[in-house]
Amino acid sequence: MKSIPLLWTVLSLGVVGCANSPTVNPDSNPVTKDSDSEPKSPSDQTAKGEKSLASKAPLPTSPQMVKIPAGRFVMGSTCRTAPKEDIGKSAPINPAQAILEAVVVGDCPQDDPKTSVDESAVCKKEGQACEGWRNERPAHTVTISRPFLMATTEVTQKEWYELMGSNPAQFTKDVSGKKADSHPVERVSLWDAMAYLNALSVRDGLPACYDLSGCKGTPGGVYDCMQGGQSQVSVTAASGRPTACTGYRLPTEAEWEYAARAGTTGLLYGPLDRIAWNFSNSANSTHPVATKEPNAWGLYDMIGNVWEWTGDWDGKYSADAVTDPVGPALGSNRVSRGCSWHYTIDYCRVSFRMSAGAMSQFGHMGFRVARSLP
Ligand SMILES: [Ca+2]
Repeated sequence: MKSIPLLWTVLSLGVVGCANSPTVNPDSNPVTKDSDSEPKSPSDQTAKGEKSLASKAPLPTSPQMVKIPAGRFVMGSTCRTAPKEDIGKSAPINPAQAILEAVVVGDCPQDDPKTSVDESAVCKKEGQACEGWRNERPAHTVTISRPFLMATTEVTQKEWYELMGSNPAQFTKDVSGKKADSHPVERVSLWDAMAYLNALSVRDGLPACYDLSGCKGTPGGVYDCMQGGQSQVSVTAASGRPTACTGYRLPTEAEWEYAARAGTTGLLYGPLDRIAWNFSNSANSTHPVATKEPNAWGLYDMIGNVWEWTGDWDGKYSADAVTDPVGPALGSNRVSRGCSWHYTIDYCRVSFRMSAGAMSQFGHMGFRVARSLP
C-alpha cells in the first residue's frame, strides 16, 4: 500500500496557514514511484577523527563526518511574543536576530487545552503566537550525553551506487543533463536507508546496526520489512538502543535537531535561501550537496535539498527533560527532518517534524549517516 505522509493529512486540516506561501498540493507531489567535549570550530571537526576510529582506513567515498559535541538544548518549537499584525503571515519577527530571515506564525487555533499537553494555553494569550505545528510542542530540554559523528552531507547518488549497485533516484540528471552524482539519493525508504547503512558498516569493518533478516526484496527497489503491519526490523545492540551500536546508523530525531541547530535557538541556523535548496530557489529539483552554506558545526543541507530519515518512530513530545531520547519503541511512521527542495519556510525549520510511512519512497526524501563513538 502506498504510504502517505501524515503531513498531507495535517495540511488538509489547515493547522498552519500562510497566505503568502505557495500551497503544497499533495497531488502535485513529484512522486513517481509508488510504492562532553567543548564544541570545536568546524575546521577542526574533519574526518580525521573518524579515520582514526575505523578499524581500517575508510575508502575515499566513506562519509566525511564531524564530531558533534555533547551538550544540552531546547528541542521543539517555543511560543514567542509576536506583533498581532504578524500573526498568520510571513514577517520578519526579530530583525535583531540576523539569522532569522522570516518566520511564519500562527495563533494555534487547533491546539485544544483539554487534550493537549503542549503550551497552547500560553500561545493563545493576547498578542502571543506560536511558531510551528502542534507536534513540535511542548519544547523540552534534551541532553545529548555523549559526542557522536554526523556526516557533513546527505548520502549522494554516487555513494549509493558504489555501494548498492543501483540508483533509485528520481533526479538522475542535473540541469545541464549530466549525471547527478553529487545530488542526494532519494526515493529511498527507511528500510532502504538502513540496508545502505548496514552495507557501509560491513564494508568499513564496523558492526551492522540493524537486523534486516525479516525484510524481503531489494533495497532501493521493492524492499518490504513489514509483516502484519508490524516492523520486522530490530536494532542489533543488546540494549535495544540504536545509539549503542558503533556502526553507521540513522541519527535519532533529537540528535538531528541538536546537530542542525548547532547552538542556535531560532527557526533556522541562517537565512533560508543561503542555507537551503527549497521551494523558492530549487527550480523543482535536488541540487549537488554542500552547495549552500553549512551550519556552525560544518553540516550542509540540514535544511532543504532532501528530507532526512531519522531513527525514531513518530511520537508525541513530553514537557519532561530527557537524556539521549530514542523515540517510541513501536510505530508505523518514522520522523524525517529538514524539509526539501519542494517545501517552503512553513516546513523548512529546524524544529519541523514530518511523519512518513517507513515504506515511503519519494523524490524528496533521502538520509544522512550518523555514528556513535566507540
Ligand atoms: Ca536535507
